[in-house]
Amino acid sequence: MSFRRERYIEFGGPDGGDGGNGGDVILRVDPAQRTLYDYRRQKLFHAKNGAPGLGKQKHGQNGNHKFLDLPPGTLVSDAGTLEPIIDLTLEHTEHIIAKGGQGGRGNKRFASATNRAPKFAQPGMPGVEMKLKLELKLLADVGIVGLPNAGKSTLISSMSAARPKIADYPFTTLTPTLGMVEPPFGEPFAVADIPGLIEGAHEGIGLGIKFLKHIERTGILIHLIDVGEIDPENPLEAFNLINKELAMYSKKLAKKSQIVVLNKMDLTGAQNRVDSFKAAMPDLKILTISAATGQSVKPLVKLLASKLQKE
Ligand SMILES: Nc1nc2c(ncn2[C@@H]2O[C@H](COP(=O)(O)OP(=O)(O)OP(=O)(O)O)[C@@H](O)[C@H]2O)c(=O)[nH]1
Ligand SMILES: [Mg+2]
Repeated sequence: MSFRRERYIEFGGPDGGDGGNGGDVILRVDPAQRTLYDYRRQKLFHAKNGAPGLGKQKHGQNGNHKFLDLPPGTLVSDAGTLEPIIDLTLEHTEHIIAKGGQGGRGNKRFASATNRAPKFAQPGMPGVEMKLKLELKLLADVGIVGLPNAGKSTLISSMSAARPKIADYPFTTLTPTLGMVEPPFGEPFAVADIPGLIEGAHEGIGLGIKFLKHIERTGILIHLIDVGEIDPENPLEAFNLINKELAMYSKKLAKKSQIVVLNKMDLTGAQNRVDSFKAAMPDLKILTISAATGQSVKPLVKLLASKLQKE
């Protein structure tokens, strides 16, 4: 609250300016951050208060925002209810999580015909306060997709130290497994094995849909096809079915770069199926492996490492 006070002006009117707004607390997705380590040490963050309004209708300064830099893959939830609030995936995006309070209003604003000299001003509003839980989800660099029983879990266990359950029936894998692969050159990378996809997966048939969003974030897909067993008869059918499901789920998945890998080369009849697949898809680059015996798994790891390096 302030009144104009000047020599020769007998009744200076109200001239209190508005207060500044409080700063916001803003979450910023920064790919240079790899861990949440900093948030173990410091746990309380606040943006600056707005400055009070002044006489002569001077507006108080707005408080500075507080930016919290978080690695991509951070899931932010309410620490009390554990309800997820935001999943920080897109690099360099900013999200206001706690809005600063609005500045108060100076008495100048309240002048009216009936009250020319209001002796009150409106105080500022408090800012939003909240307690957050931050979790960093490991983002896989490579996702393995394929029909149930294609050998996805066998492949991840032959590339990494991960030991998922492997069995001779579909839907052995119920939740994704992550394995760290250490290639002979370049950075270690994470591979995710997800439950097998089946026809209608994009509509929620089977287990796959829950996990398609995980692989949406991976850099590269290994499209794994069984050429050893007879189900389905034709590996081309398997290939088309999976691609159709990926495309129906999202454009992003459809466009993701794929390495097509034909598995179970150690079984009889595999080479014949490879030949017919190649004849049908002459322009497609493929790799043939045996995840079970480890045959040609090393070249696959090298190919992944060099593709990831180029990304
Ligand atoms: N002979 C042979 N068998 C394999 C090979 N790779 C996997 N298998 C077998 O195929 C079956 C299925 O393997 P998994 O690794 O469990 O297959 P998956 O794709 O993870 O299956 P789901 O988790 O059910 O989708 C198991 O009996 C494996 O031992 C291979 O290269 N050669
Ligand atoms: Mg599996």
